[in-house]
Amino acid sequence: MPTQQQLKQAVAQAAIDYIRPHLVPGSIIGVGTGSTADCFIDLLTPFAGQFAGAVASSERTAQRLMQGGVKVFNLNDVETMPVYVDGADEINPALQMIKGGGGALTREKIVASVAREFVCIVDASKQVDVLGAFALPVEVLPMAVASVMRFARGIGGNPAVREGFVTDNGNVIVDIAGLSIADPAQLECTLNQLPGVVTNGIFARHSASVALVADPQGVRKLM
Ligand code: ABF
Repeated sequence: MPTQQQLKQAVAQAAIDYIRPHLVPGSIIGVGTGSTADCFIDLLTPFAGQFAGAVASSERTAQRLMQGGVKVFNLNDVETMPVYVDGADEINPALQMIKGGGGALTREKIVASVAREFVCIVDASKQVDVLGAFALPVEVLPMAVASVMRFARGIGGNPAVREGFVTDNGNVIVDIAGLSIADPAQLECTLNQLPGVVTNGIFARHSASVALVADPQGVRKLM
């Protein structure tokens, strides 16, 4: 039986094969954050120099890319990207996701929004029928934490501040457990309307274009 780490490496390799046509001069790709994304970065860096570079969804990813010799671009200097590759905490059959377990959800959502294609790379443990077993991360301005937590309780959630964690943008993450998210696009919108919410970790209005899912039998492509 392959270990979870071996599954992450297998799906990262499948992602490299999938985006290989974009690793050409002039091309800039978006790169996500997390342990699966790290496996992807490690397989991407040998191609440094063959493509223009990358936009990173976190400081941590930017460091790893630069250490591997990949040029990192500021998103404001990039008009479009063919592809964004990132992991997820949960993904449903409609390829809607919960992301943000690593706390980089806001930058992930921004970078993903600029890419033409979102390639989600996961091992099969991330597949669910209904999103919500993984506590939903919400990035919140510090002064809005209590009001957002009250709202979360009001919709049946059990919110907790992620202790000792500050986002790359200087904000707080509130993780909302206990939700069964029947309509991800609607909850994504509702939470984004709350004053003080920067982003929530539901990626439903912009779901994945394709998911590469690793299990012991191999890597499946879901579209
Ligand atoms: C990021 O990495 C996330 O949005 C998600 O939280 C996480 C998944 O991490 P891992 O690949 O380590 O499970 O993409």
